[in-house]
Amino acid sequence: MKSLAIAACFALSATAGLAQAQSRHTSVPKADANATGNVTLQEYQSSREAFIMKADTNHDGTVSRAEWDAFAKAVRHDLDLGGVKGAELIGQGSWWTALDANKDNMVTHAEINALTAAKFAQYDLDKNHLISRAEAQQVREAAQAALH
Ligand SMILES: [Ca+2]
Ligand SMILES: [Ca+2]
Ligand SMILES: [Ca+2]
Repeated sequence: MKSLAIAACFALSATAGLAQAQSRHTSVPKADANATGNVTLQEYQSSREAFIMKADTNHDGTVSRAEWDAFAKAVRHDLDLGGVKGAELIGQGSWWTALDANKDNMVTHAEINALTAAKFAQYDLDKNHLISRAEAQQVREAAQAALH
């Protein structure tokens, strides 16, 4: 029992930075780097790419399926510990399928940019090329509804 608790402590400290990255990059308003209340395409894309590229542990500029699986598992672990509902869904197959558009089992910068551009367009409900707090709120509510 004690060794289990110690193992959990190590897991927590090893991935604490990841948990912070997760909370910083998964909610749309936090991508608002200059705090104007609106998120530009560039802010959105660079924040998402920075988050996804944390999975590139061998720093070759692409994320392999093995790298992604290890990263997603660590993120899920953190979210589980934080009691976040739906944490088990983070990074599962559909995320990978969406990212790896050409199905070569590698995710490149170009693939991330293509996906984030599509997502941005989807979230920008009034098509003014900015994601406002109200739009971000609707996206969050839709994402939460999808988890139930
Ligand atoms: Ca890599
Ligand atoms: Ca690919
Ligand atoms: Ca908008």
